[in-house]
Amino acid sequence: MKLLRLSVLGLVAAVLLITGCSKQSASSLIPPISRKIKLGFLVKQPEEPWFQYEWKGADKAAAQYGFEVIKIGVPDGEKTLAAIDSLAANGALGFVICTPDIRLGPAIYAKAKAAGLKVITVDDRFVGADGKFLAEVPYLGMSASKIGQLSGQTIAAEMAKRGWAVADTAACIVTFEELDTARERTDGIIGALKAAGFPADRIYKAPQKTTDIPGSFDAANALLAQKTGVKHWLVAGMNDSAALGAVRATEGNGFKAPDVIGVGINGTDCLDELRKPAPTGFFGSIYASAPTEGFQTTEMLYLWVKENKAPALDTRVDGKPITRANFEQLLKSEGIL
Ligand code: FCA
Repeated sequence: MKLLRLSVLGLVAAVLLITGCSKQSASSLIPPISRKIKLGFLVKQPEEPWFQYEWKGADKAAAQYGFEVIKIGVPDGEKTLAAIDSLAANGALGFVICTPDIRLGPAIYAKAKAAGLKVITVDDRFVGADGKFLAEVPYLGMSASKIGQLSGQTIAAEMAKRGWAVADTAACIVTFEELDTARERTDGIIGALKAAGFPADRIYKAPQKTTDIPGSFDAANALLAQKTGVKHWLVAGMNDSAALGAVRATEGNGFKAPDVIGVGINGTDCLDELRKPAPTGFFGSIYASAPTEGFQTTEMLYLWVKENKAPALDTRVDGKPITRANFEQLLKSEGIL
């Protein structure tokens, strides 16, 4: 009886399968090929929230226009070149990139051209063997000098508010001068401090070897060990990680939060810091919109690929100061929180 029931069930299933199949056309048996345009988004430091927010912006553009974004972390040259091969093999038509090394620009550009892929650079601009920017590759990034100046002005204003004597105060500026956008920002910071009357000989550069918190921590630590007799430190760098590492170094060297004014840039990588219940030496940041950068670069690339609309060659994004007092509100209005 049981056997009979099973075989009847089997028969019904077979009939359903056959009739179901007969309704399908031959072409639908071939796995569907995505007709969506595919675009890559390659970033040098995928662990940094800044770049994760750029990817979010790219996803938003993809949903709006109906293309697909292939996101790849490219921490070194080898991974970058392999990523371009993989994009080409996947049928992508172009990519946005924040390169791990600006001097790789010509090699990346040549490889992309050979594979028929269009390229837009974001944040870090390609540099040729002659040290000049590859001006023919479209670029979107921060208004680096302006944003740096805003950081320096924010620090100078807070120092005035705290009434610190210049003779008791020094500035630790974490630098990464081999990267143009970083150098323009730190030059902007130093320029604004000087313009506010802070003496040039009390501004010290601390060159970081790597652009992460340990890199800036080490750089600032080495400087703090050399400079004795300083009561208050002004701390800044090219991004939040640079300022955070240096603030950690001041703490390690015995400076209390009220004796440190640290200001970052990005505004995306300092949220946990600004949320700490007790204020630290990290006073605030200059927020620039990573989601907007991600959205705009992929939008430009899509229109270039789809409609042959050539993108602007140089687009700049401005920044706004944030502190513990206003960051939640500003970042909510930006859709980050
Ligand atoms: C560089 C920095 C990032 C971010 C970006 C705009 O790539 O490494 O943190 O500041 O510029």
